[in-house]
Amino acid sequence: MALIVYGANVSPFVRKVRVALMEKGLDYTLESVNPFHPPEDYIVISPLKRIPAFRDTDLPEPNTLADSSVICDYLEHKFPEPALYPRDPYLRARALWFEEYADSAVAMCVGRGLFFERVVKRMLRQTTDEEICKKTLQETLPPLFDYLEKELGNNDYFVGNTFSIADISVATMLVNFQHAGEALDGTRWPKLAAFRTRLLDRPSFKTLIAEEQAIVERFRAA
Ligand SMILES: N[C@@H](CCC(=O)N[C@@H](CS)C(=O)NCC(=O)O)C(=O)O
Repeated sequence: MALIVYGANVSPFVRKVRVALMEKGLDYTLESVNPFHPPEDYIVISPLKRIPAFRDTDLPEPNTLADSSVICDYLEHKFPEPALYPRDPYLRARALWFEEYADSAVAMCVGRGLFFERVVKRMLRQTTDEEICKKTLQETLPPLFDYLEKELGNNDYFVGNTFSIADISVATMLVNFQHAGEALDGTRWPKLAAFRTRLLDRPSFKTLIAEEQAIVERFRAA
C-alpha cells in the first residue's frame, strides 16, 4: 500500500492532511507540487489545480482525491483508529463546522492577508504590501480569533473536549500565522494561545513545523 500526498509543505491544507496521517500512524509519501506551476497533468488529479491532492495506490484507478477535507474524511473511513472525528452525530457536525470555519474564513484572512504577503510574495520575488497585513491584523482577524476564544471556553479542544479534526484545522492555520512572523497575543486571546501551544507541541505538528521552518525563514528573508 502507498499513500501519496501531492503538494507543498508550507500549505496549511497540505499540513492538515499530513497531521491527520501522522496522528493515525500512517506512512505516506509527499510528492512536491508547486500550486503556482503545477505539472501539466495535475488537473487530472486536482481539477481546481489546488494542493493537496492524494492517491491511494491500494485502489484501482481512478484512485485519487482532491481537497483536504475530502482526503481527511476518506482517511477517517478507511483507517478509523484513532478517531479524528467525534462519533456522536451532533458533535461530528460541530467538528465539521470548525473545520469549515478554519478552511474558509481563517484561511482567507491568515493566508491571503498575511502569509501570502509576507512569505509567498517573497518567494515569487514580489513586494509585500504591509498595508494589507495591517488591515488583516487590526480589522479582519481579531473577530475571528474572538469567536475561537469564546468557543474554546475552558476546554482544551474545540469539540467534546477531545482532540479532533476541528483542532487540527484551526491549529494548521495558526502555524501559517506564525510563519508570517506573528505571535498570538496571549493577553487578548489567552485560551486560544494556550490551545496553540498545546496543539503545536504534538509530535505531528512539531515534526512538520521543524521541517518547514528553514524554508519559511529563507523566503521571508528574500
Ligand atoms: N479547499 C481546499 C483549499 C486548497 C487551497 O486553496 N490550496 C492552496 C494552497 S494553500 C492552493 O492550491 N492555491 C492555488 C490556487 O488556488 O490556484 C482544501 O481544503 O484542500
